[in-house]
Amino acid sequence: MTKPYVFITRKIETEVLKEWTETFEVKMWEYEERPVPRAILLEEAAKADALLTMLSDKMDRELLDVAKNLKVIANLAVGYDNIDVPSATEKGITVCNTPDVLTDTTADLAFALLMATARRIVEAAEIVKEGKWTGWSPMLLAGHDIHHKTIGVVGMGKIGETVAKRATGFDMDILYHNRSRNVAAEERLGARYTSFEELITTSDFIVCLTPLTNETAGMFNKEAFMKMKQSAIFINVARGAVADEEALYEALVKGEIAGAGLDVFKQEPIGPDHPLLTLPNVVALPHIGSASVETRQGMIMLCLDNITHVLSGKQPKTIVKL
Ligand code: 8YV
Repeated sequence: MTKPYVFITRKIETEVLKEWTETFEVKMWEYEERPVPRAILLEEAAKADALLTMLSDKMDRELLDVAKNLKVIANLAVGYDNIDVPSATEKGITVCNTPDVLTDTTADLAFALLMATARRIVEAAEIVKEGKWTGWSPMLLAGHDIHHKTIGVVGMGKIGETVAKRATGFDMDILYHNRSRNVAAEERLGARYTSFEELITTSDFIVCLTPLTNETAGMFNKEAFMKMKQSAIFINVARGAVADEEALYEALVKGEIAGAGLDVFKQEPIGPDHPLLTLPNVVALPHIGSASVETRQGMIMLCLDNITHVLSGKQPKTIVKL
């Protein structure tokens, strides 16, 4: 009997894969940092029973149409905006993601980015490293306080709730906006549900954690940035396209907001010429929200587990439902 064919679109390392090859025929794209070219992805998709994919792999209608044997797509991310889920579902292909295992790690990064932006940590560290620390002055690299300020979480899912939990340790007032009320966050953390308008106008820190959908694309636009406090700091650890980057740049240059901490961009990776990188009040990271050794292993294991389950006719642990 031929073994089911599994294509993994990036080089990943885990002990389990060795055992896996007894049950499955596994092929892996050999580069860790370079995405698999589209033509190869299409070729592999046409043969595969399962795909282990990354956000950079577009699982669109064209690909799903050629993927005649495909039973499962396991995406190494909680987000799945790279996948045409309605088309996959229509074709009977199971789509799996990696929620839960990355919640704490991503919330940690969101808070680290908030702190780094508010307290100008990256700028300060660079000055010391570059030998530009010439002396002390009263306002040298003075940033903004975090404690006792108001944090506004846009997207109060599991990660949002965990960021809010971190915020309680800093005695912050917590506002949130979400498609639906998160009663648990209200009861446990004292978070207060507000309209998007109230959240952006009254928060000191606006943390974007909403998934990218047709409704959320560009929700942080020129108008939204104009409504924020001049002292506001915008943090995005969700998806770049949720914010209008040109409007954000303009708001930062005009001093309509005080700073931005960005882990995500509309088009990733961004090059050194990206306008936002010219601004001292921007802290930019290369999409590392869930990038801890432990969590990445957890995400890989969950993807492999989900593939095993689907290919052996069982229910996967984490399935994306329409
Ligand atoms: C991914 C992410 O791990 O989970 C998500 O949705 O954005 C990250 O945690 C990363 O983008 C790799 O696919």
